[in-house]
Amino acid sequence: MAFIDLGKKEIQAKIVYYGPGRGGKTTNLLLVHESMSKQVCGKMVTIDTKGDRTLFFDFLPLSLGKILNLSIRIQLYTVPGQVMYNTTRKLVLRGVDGVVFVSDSLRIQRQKNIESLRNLEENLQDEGLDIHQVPLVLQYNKRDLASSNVPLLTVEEMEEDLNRDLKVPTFEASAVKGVGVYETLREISKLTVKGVIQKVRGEVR
Ligand SMILES: Nc1nc2c(ncn2[C@@H]2O[C@H](COP(=O)(O)OP(=O)(O)OP(=O)(O)O)[C@@H](O)[C@H]2O)c(=O)[nH]1
Ligand SMILES: [Mg+2]
Repeated sequence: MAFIDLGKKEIQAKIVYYGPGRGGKTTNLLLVHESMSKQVCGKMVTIDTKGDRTLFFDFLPLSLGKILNLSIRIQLYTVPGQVMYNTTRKLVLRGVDGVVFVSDSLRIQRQKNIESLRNLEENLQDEGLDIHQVPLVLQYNKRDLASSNVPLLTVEEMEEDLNRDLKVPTFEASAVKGVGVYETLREISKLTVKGVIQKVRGEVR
């Protein structure tokens, strides 16, 4: 999906927010949309939503400045996390250049996080992509609930469940409070743009 348009002097790349239902993917995009300037952030499009459940996808275009004299344009997407929408997830994942896996810190969601990560691996594989090669960061979301009575997973447990094998950058976050959202986005954008440039250089050689 990523490409460099030398006419327009721009790089385009696609980042997908993936993870279990109600983990906070849409909330991440809403926060970015609400708090970034209009110069950086285009219009957020939400296709088919019921309550706060994404049934198709959310889309948010960003312009992140310049590198090597090329404008960086990034498209953020979210998938629907509910298990039954796998066909839609596969569709949204098509042409992906980078992934943010938004996991849910609620202890009752432990298995759902693991299953969703496995589902990501399978769907990437179907796209001919290896989860170990794709630019990927993990977000441990809803850490604000640590101060409530709701049982939460520890960061160490989430690390063990989700990142033991992958060893990718991780971010503790509270998407509703805006904590960790930029840090997550900054890192995945950096890794994704780096990946796109490497890919294009490889093709030119
Ligand atoms: N306490 C807390 N609640 C959160 C946080 N992030 C999201 N939520 C809430 O969790 C619910 C689900 O958030 P969404 O962003 O819609 O989740 P999603 O991952 O897009 O869910 P699907 O579209 O079903 O896949 C909403 O009520 C959010 O307000 C967080 O960091 N802390
Ligand atoms: Mg959603």
